[in-house]
Amino acid sequence: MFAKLKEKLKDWTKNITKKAEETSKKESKKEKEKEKAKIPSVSKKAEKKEQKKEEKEAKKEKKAEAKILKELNIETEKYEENLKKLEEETKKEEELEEEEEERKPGSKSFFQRITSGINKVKVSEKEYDDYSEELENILLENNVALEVAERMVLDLKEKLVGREFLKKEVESGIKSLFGDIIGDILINPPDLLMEIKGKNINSNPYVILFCGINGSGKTTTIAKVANYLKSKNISCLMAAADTFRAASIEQIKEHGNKLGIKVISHDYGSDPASVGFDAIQYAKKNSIDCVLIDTAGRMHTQKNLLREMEKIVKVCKPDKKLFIGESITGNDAVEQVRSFNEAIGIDGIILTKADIDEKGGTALSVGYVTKKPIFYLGTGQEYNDIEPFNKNKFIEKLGL
Ligand SMILES: Nc1nc2c(ncn2[C@@H]2O[C@H](COP(=O)(O)OP(=O)(O)O)[C@@H](O)[C@H]2O)c(=O)[nH]1
Ligand SMILES: [Mg+2]
Repeated sequence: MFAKLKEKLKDWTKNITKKAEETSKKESKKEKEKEKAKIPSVSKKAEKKEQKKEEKEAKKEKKAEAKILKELNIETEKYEENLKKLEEETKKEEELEEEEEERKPGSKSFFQRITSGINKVKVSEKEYDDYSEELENILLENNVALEVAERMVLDLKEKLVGREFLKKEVESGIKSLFGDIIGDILINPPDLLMEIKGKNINSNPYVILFCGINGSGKTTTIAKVANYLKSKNISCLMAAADTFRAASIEQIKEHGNKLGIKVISHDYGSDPASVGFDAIQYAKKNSIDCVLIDTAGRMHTQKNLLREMEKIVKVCKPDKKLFIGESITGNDAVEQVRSFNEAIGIDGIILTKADIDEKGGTALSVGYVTKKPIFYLGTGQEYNDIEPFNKNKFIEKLGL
C-alpha cells in the first residue's frame, strides 16, 4: 500500500540531503582554510617564539635584580613602580600566549570549531528551489492534487530552509517535517462507536448514508461496516436504497444473508428516500442501533441525481453522510468529493481499494479539499478488509 509515494519521497529526501551535505562540506573547508591563514607560518612563529623567550629571560633577570635590591632594603619609589610594571607585562604576555595556543590546529577549541561546521547541515533557499519542482512532480504523479502539492511544497520550504540539522539527522529531520505537514492537512475522525452509542441512549437508531459514484465500493463497504459494527456489539440494519442499478438489491441481500444482518428493500425503481425512511422506522421499532443506507451510484456531474440525494438526506436526516471514493482515482476522486460535498455537505470519507493503491496521494487530496476526516480505508474484498483511518498510521505507512 502506498509504496510508490513512500519510495519517491525517500529518494527525494536522500538527494536533497546529499546536496545540502556537499554544500556544507565545501563551506566548512573554506572556513578551515581561513582559520589556517590566520595562523603565522611555522618559521616566522619559531622566530617570534625565540624572541619572546629572550624577552622573558631578560625580564626575569630584572625581577631577580629588583628582588635582591628589595632584600637589601634599598626601597625606592622607582623600584616599586618597576616591579609592578614588570608583573603586569608578564601577565599580559602569558594571556596572549594562551590565546595563540588555542588557535593552533590540533588544539581542542580549533578542532571543535571546524568539526561543528562539518556536523551541521542547512538546506539553503537556492538548494530547496532547485529541488522543489521535482518534489511537486512526485506528489502530482502520486495522486496528490495540484493545490495540495503546491501547499506542501511551500510549507516544507518554510519549515526547512535555513534550519540547522546535525549531519546524521538531516534525512530523518526532513521526513519528520513532511510528516508534520501531512498531519496538519489530515483530520482524525471522531469515534464513531461512541457517537452511535450516544444516540442509542435515547432509543434512536444512528443513521449513516453512503454516497459516491458507480463501482466505488459503496455496497461492499456497507457490508464491511455492518460486520465491523456487529463485532463491536452494535446491531445494524441495511437499507437497499439503490433501487436503480440492476441486481443491486440482490447484491446487498446476499451480504445480509452471509452476515446475518437484516436488509430492508422495496422494488426496483421505487423512491430511495422511502426505503431509507422505512428502514429507520423498522430500526426504531426493533431497537436496532444503526441503519446503513446504500444508494445508487451517480456521477458528480448528474445534477438531477444529486438532487435526489438531497431528498434522501431531507427525509432520512442521517447522522453521518459518508462519501465513498476509490483511493486509486486521484484527481477524479477530488472532483467527485467536491461535488457531493457541495450538494449534500458530507461529514466524512471512506477510501476503498487502498490495497491496490500504490500511490497514496488521494487521501491527502480529498482530506485537504473537504477538510473532512477519513473514517476508514477499504483494504480488500473480504468483510474484514477495513481499517479505521488514523493519520499517524498513514504517515508511518509513507515512511515519514
Ligand atoms: N480490492 C478491493 N476491491 C474492492 C474494495 N471495495 C470494493 N471493492 C470491489 O469493487 C467493486 C465494486 O464494488 P461495489 O460495492 O459493488 O461498488 P458500488 O457500485 O459503489 O456499490 C467490487 O468488485 C468490489 O469487490 C476494496 O477495498 N479493495
Ligand atoms: Mg452498489
